[in-house]
Amino acid sequence: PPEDTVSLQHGAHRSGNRTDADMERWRSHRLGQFIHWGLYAIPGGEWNGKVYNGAAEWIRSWKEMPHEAYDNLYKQFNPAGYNPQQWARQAKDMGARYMIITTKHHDGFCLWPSKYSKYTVASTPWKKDIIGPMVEAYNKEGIDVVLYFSIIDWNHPDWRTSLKTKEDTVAYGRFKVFVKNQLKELLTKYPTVKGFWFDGTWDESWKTDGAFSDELEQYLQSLHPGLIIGSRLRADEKGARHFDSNGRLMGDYEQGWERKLPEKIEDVHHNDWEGVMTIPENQWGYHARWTGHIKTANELIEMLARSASLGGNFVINFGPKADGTYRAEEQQLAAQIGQWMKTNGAAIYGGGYAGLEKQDWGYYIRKGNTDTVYMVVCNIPVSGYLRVKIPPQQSLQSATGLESGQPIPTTQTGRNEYLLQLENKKYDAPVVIQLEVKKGK
Ligand code: FHN
Repeated sequence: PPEDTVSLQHGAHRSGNRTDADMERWRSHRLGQFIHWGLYAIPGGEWNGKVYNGAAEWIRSWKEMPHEAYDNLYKQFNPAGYNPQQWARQAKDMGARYMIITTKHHDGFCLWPSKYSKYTVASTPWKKDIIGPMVEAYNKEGIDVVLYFSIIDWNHPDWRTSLKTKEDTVAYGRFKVFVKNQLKELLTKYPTVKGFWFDGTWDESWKTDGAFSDELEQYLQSLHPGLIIGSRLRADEKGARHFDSNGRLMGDYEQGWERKLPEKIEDVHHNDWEGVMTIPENQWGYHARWTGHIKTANELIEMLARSASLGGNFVINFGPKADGTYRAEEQQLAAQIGQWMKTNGAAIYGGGYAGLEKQDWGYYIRKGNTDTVYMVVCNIPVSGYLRVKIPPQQSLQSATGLESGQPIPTTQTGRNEYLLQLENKKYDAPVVIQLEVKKGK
């Protein structure tokens, strides 16, 4: 750990990862599902015959769409096809062990009937709570729920990006009370949730009050022991985010990985972390016209393997349509990933950094603290040979195909170096090999 050079009251309060049961559980999940759902799904990236090229959930900030038009969309929110049991089953079939739902995105619209706001599902033709039935359905499938909550709130009259006048400071003071009330309300209404996923915390107004976010975090965790909160919530009293001014991680895990992933273990300093990923390049909410590169199941599986190999969780985002159903592309990807996870999930769940020298064929993932190490082979060499290097004082005991259960022909080619020979056939998804690597000869 770095030496503390700055004296801080609102910096990190812990060194190293949390070791309690709730955090162990979160850490073992490895695969999660993110859902961005809200009023933005109604225009779906289009307004007045024009296509918005930004992220669909940001359409309110587009000059082509009048605020008034956006702010009245709630009158059309009536998702007849919303079936939380089906959503939960789809996530379960994909292999997700936790999910994150946007209770309130930047537009300020609440998917639960908050008593602190009129801009909620209760004012829509749908009228009913969306979050409660979702939490229940996912929990029934054994999937943990985390609540996304945006600090940016375009709908709230007291929300500010910066505090220029005394009035601003007074208004923002009221806004902070509102935020605290809503968060307490969410924890009270949905007591089984495992964490909060904060977003929109980059404005001056928020960053310059490190004491408030620090106290808020402690307050929420005192209401709900074990609650998991990532590094996006807080800033220290000098305005440093994620890592305090001494370079120590604030919050329970590093939450800065979005649409990109770390490459090596040094990038994450052995901290807990999570990467959130969109299927197209940058669309979170539903956009009717996906453009550019759309990730395939194999790409997402590779990212998942990379994340697990570096001790992190990987979360794939879905943006359901306004009627509560999923676009065909998302359904298909979920099913394809799920098919792979059924056979190969053992290599992912509870997996972490293996401490072996990375090779070009893919990723090593160690099962907990055991001698079992999985190789997730994403780049299959034309030669069919996979190099494995084991540190001195350790030995390779066996190599077995995870799906086939068959031993993989292995030749020792040097001191602690081996070549594994893959069966010569066409592979249409990453292949997993299970190694037993013993400490001591
Ligand atoms: O602005 C948001 C964006 O719409 C989306 O919610 C992502 C998800 O991580 N967070 C913000 C950008 O960092």
